[in-house]
This record gives sequence, structure tokens and C-alpha cells, in this order.
Amino acid sequence: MSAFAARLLAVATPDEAGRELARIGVDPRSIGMMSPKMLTRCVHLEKLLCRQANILKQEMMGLGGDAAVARGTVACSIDSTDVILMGTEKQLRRLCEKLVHQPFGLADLAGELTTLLANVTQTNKTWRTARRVLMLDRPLIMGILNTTPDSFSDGGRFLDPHRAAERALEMEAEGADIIDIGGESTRPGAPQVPAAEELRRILPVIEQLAGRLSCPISVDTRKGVVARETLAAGAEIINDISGLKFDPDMAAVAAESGAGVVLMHTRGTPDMMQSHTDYEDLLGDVIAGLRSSLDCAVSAGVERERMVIDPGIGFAKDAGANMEILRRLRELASLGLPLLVGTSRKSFIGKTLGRETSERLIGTAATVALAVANGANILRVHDVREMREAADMAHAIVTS
Ligand code: HH2
Repeated sequence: MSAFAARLLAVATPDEAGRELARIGVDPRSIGMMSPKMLTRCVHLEKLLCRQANILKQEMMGLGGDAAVARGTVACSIDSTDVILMGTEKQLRRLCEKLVHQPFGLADLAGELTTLLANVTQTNKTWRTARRVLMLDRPLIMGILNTTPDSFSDGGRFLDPHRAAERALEMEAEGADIIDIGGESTRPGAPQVPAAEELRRILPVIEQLAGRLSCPISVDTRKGVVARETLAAGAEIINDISGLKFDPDMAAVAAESGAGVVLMHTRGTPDMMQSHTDYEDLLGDVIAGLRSSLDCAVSAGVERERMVIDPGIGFAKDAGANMEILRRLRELASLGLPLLVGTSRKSFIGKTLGRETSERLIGTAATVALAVANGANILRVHDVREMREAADMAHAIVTS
């Protein structure tokens, strides 16, 4: 038997790193200095000039990290290169300090990198809606209520406003923190519904719930007029699966109303989105799409504290892409906004397990637990009671 017992440490946060240092008796004054050295980060930078990339490589190697560049970068025989920086958080912060004094626009890159590092370590988030501030110190459950005849899972069940309102109250009692009401199915291939019909389906439910529901209502719509009227009737959040891209009016409605806003990633409209499932760089494209929605919202005057992002599971993505996103969910922390994930009963679960829509409860619970472990703050689900427990259990493990 060896006299040594070597083992791997899998610490994911500065706190966790600090606890391990304390456990072996490191001087408390050194813990703050050393814990950032225990977190290795990889950062992807797009389309740098060779001279910029060469400086980055030199600086990172000088700091004990590294930077991967395309072949031809050193000799400047190519026009541009993507760069992957590899280093501890401490090395990357030091890089930012050094870049401030470098030419070729690298001082601007230092600013962007500093923001990125702040985004990925940000904690204690909140989400501001039209009427309150939601705490995100534990996973929030958004219960799904579709008042449509054709939604893929609960279509036709809640056409009657009384029944729909009862279901909303039931979900609240089961542990929902938000009720998301939709009047237009967005399943693959779904036809568009006129705004007047969407309003005819949603407004009576909101009216029924006035004074009876304590948690906020979000409205699942891509149309500015539907958002405006439902917010006036008492809703507090706009859940726009197009990320403000479908209706040019939506960003202004979001800004004027002070509503909470869910910016989701998709491509095209639901009737043809499944013909847009090819990605050259899946996570890169999803983050770029969300960044452009975020820019649009900020330019219209929506405050950052009102926004959450959603990678849009099942929207212009095949089963493999949905699973890759769930596996690499932490990369969305790059944007520094809370994260909503909607996997409930979706077809990639059915495909993986060979289950019909009504048989996807356990598969959904697995996705919810993984999403929470990978940083999701809000889970959009049909089965509120079960997913409340799955999310709470996963959260307890992550934070124990
Ligand atoms: N998924 C659906 C609808 N809206 N909104 C967000 N933010 N994220 C999602 O993943 C999401 C969403 C699709 O699910 P569902 O509402 O159950 O079905 P349908 O669109 O057929 O009504």
C-alpha cells in the first residue's frame, strides 16, 4: 500500500474552494488569495487579429496559463483567429490588469473579460417584476397553464376560464412561485393565433385570479398588444419565446410596463423552427442570440434586473442539442442574468426514454435536477408538486 493518498478535488465555487483550504488549516489570510487559484476557467474569444492573439498567448504563458490559437496565428498567415484562454480565475484577472496597458484595442478586451468574470461569479440574484422582487436564493417553479386547444401536453384541458383558474390555484398550493399562462401553442409546427383570440383565451383567466392568487402571473406571448393588455389586467412578467424578435413593439411594452421579461432563444417561428436545427457552434450561437435580445431590451430601456434568459429547450434544437445545452448550461452564466429552463415533458425526453407525453414525469425530474445543479434559477414545468421536490432536493445538494 502507498504511503500517500492522492485524490482529486472537484470544487466549483470560491466558497467551496475556501472550505477545502480551511479544512487543511491554511492561514485564513491566505484563503482569499488562494481560492481563486483553485478554479480553472476556459474563455472563448471570437475573431481576434493575429497580433492581438499573439499578445494574449504571450501574457497567459507568462502568468502560468495558456491560450489556444489557430494554426497560422504566430506567423500571421491567417486574417483572424478565435482564442481559448485557459487559466485560473486569478491568472485571468491578472491578465485583465496587464491588458489595460497593451495596444490594438486590448484594453477594451480587458473590460469585457472583467465583466465576464464578474458575471460568472455573481451570486445572490433577484428578479424584479412589475409589482415585486423575486428572490432567487432557491429554485423558483413556474407552473405551466395553457389555455389553448392544441398545446402538446395540456392542450384542450383548460379552455374554460374557471377550470384554468382552479388549476392555477392548485399549482400555487403545490409550490409554484409563478403561473405562466399561454394562449398560443408554440410546439413545433404550431400555427399562429391572432392577438384577439389569444387575449380572449387569457384575459378571463387573469380576471378570475384577481385577489385569489398570491404569486405573480407571467404571460407566454410573442405579441406586444397581448403583453400590454394582460399586464394591465394584472400580469407581471412577459415570457417571450422569440426573445423580443417577433414583434418590434414588444421591447417598448416591456420597458414601459416595468414587467419582468423572459428572453428565450429560438430561430424562426414555431411553424418552421425545426428546419433550423443545424448549428456550427451550438452554445456560441445560443449565447449570441440571447446577447442580441438582451441588447435590444437594454436599448429600449428595460433594466437588467428585470430580465432572465432561457436557452429555449426544444426550440429550433434537436434532441442532441437539447442535451448538450443542459450539460453545458453553466456557459450561459456568461451573460450574468438569472437562468430559466423549460424541459417539461418535451420530446427529447420521450425520444431518449421511449415514453409518450404523459409518461415523462421521471425523465423531466432528471432534467430539472440537472438543470438546478448546473445553475438554473427558474424551472418551467407542468408537474409542479413533483418538480418542486426534485428542484429543492438538487438545490439542497448543491448548497449543502
Ligand atoms: N416552452 C414552451 C412554451 N413556452 N417559454 C419559455 N420561456 N421556455 C420554454 O422552454 C417554453 C416556453 C413549450 O411548452 P408548452 O407551453 O407546454 O407547450 P405549447 O407551446 O405547445 O403550448
